[in-house]
Amino acid sequence: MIWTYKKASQEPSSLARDERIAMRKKKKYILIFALLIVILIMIGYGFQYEERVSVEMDIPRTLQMGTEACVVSIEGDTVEVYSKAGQPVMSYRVNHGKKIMSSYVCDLDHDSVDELLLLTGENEAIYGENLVILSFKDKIEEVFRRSFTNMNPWKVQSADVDGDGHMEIAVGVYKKAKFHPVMAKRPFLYDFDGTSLSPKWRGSRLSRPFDDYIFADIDGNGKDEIVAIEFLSNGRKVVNTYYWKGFGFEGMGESPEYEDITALRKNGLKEGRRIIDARVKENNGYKWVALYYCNGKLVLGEE
Ligand SMILES: [Ca+2]
Ligand SMILES: [Ca+2]
Repeated sequence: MIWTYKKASQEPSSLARDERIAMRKKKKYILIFALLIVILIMIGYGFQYEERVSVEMDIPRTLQMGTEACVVSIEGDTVEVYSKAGQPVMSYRVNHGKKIMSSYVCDLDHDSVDELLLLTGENEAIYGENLVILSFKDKIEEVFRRSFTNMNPWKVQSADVDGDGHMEIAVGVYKKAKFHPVMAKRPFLYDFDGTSLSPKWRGSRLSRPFDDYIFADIDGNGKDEIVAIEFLSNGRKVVNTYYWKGFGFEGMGESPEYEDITALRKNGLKEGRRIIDARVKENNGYKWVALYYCNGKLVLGEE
């Protein structure tokens, strides 16, 4: 009887202990599995974040100074110019306690020495304050400065949209417009005569809200077009293009749509037309695709 009692009392408790151990093991596995999922998500996000950051950091750039090609490097509020061999040539600090938010190399006055267009701002700010132009003729020298503070500028570029041989200065701003009174990114365009800036086009918007834009001669007619990353109403994105028709821009064709498009850059020429590289997201990964203007749209070009 004693044996039976012991057996009867031990059997369920041993079973319960086994169950508890099994349950603990199960919990452990679930926890490890959940942790793995979290780690995988974090790694995935980290890679995507890396991609975006690396794409945006498209510096240093080449600066042509007559026959000599130098490399421009921008760090905080300082512009450093190096020879191709890596020797420091000159350096310029734009303004104490400020940072350079956007920059563009261009020979504005066609003297074979490039100028550097800069958008400067406060360290923690999203938008810039001043448009600054640096000349590199004999030394680095600030030749122009204008405040854009009330316009929330975020990008500076230059382009010849009308093909007259003079480069226009393009400033991407974030503001309300008279006929479109909501905060939005807008592509403003200015004429620059070497000393002063005058508005050429301060259009209220493109066809759709846009994220980023560049200029390139995509049809080979000697005039630069706007190439913009636009948001579609379905949440996807598209690359759209516009030509200058005098007093404004007119749409001329767009790319296939993608889940995401994070960056644009100019590639080489194909039959005189500039190929556009777009960083697009398809399925799970980001990749660069080459887009080529053909028959009224941007098509996938051959590599
Ligand atoms: Ca022009
Ligand atoms: Ca063109």
